[in-house]
Amino acid sequence: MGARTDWPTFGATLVVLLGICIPLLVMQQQANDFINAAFAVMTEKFGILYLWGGIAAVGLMLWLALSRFGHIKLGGPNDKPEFTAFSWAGMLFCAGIGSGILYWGTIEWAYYLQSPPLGIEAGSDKAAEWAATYGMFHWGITAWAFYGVPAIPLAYLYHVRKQPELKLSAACEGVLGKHAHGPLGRLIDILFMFGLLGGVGTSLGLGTPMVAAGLSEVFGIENSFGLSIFVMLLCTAIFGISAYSGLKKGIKVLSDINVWLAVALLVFIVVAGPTLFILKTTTNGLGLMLQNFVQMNFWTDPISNSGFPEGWTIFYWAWWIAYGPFMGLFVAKISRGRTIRQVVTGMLVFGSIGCWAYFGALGNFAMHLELNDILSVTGLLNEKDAPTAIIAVINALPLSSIVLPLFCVLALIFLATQFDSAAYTMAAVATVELREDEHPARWQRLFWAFALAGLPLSLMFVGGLKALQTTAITLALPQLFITAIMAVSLIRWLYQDERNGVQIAQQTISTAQQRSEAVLT
Ligand code: NM2
Repeated sequence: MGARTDWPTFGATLVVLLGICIPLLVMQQQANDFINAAFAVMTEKFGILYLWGGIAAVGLMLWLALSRFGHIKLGGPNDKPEFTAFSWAGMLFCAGIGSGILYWGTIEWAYYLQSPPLGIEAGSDKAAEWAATYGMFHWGITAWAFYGVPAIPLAYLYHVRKQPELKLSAACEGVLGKHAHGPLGRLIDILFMFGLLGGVGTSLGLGTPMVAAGLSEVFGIENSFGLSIFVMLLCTAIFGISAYSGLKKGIKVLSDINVWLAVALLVFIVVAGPTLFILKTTTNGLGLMLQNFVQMNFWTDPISNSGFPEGWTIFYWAWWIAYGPFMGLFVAKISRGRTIRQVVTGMLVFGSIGCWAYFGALGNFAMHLELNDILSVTGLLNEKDAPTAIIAVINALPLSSIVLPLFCVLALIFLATQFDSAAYTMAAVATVELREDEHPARWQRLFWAFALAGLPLSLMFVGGLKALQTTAITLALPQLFITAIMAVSLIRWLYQDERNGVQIAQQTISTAQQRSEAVLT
């Protein structure tokens, strides 16, 4: 132990957090108006930056995988991958994906069916096909590329340049030079905390009411805001107890259960649900997405201004960007011994396939209920809310008396592990120097867990989804620039190290030549 708190970072983050939460709670009406105005400004004025960010991220990933740099091994020549490809992919997926996929996987299509993209008529057959497609796009290749951009520089710095620092500021060194270790570096680390706050806050703010709706259905109690607060406290308590008593195993067991439950749910839906419809609609969606991949990435809807790219694609990109560095730190840690090409393709391919499987199974099962008049999901969504609609979909599965409680357990564990890893990261960033065998102070981890809960609770209380989206988009903006700096740093390092490597190799050859000539004469 003995890890010291970095008070300036800690304090700055706390002040911003309170600066957002208190006005939200005290001046609700004004806060709501402000949020709506901020949403418009952020998405209209800056939205295009996020889109270009996505295009650039995919470009960088392609270049890394296909260029000669793809062969570079993250580690020494004798380093073997620490984990098998299967468990590496599993860890990757579980770290990057949380309760959000249960939420949006089930319900995202319903928004698109009613307000379709690309000028398609609402509620039409085409709208249904695209509804099954767009979710896969928002959780697909571009999205995972956003995770890849910070991951590769961090991993390169850690395993190739052997700089034992898993900090964002350090990964910006290639561009910022020594400033990366001064006040500018500190600012970068603080902004990272804000981004994470926005990203995780969004997940918690969506996931919590969903679990509350589930519990209300299972136990027959009224679904109130109080129940959501209870769920949040429950998650904080679950992981808090384990963090506090150092029960590392506890969280490990929880996440193992999580993986099995998640896979079981998926298989069950495909087998017990309308199997053929699910398979056909997923296949069709995949085709539409691949065929229109370029257009979807570049679509700004400049003439009819439907608001679709702003409300969805840009929101999503911001959400992924906010999680990116956090995920990058984790990927860097688990990827020793793999080449850059393996990490890039692994993330983009396994990550996307995992998400597509969820969207395919959950979403198309739900859409089948809607299209065959078994359950009006859009009706529930419009008249009640998304959590109610999601729980009704799960309840429509066969054996729902067993499946629904398991779904709630799954979502609850997802939430608890998200709290855990985010609180751990926040505590780590707000700690001066953390050596490999050290952990941030426990009080800090608990503190951040509660602090993390505060933001989404206040946001949900005031402005619902829009408030969460605005916060995520706003807090992710600085991260967009930081991620770009990291990418440029990486490119510089790659070329620099290649030149130096060639120089060293040439020097070795010429000294050897000189020696042999000397021997000969
Ligand atoms: N992302 C993948 O709640 C979650 O699933 C966490 C969300 C960034 C959209 C990740």
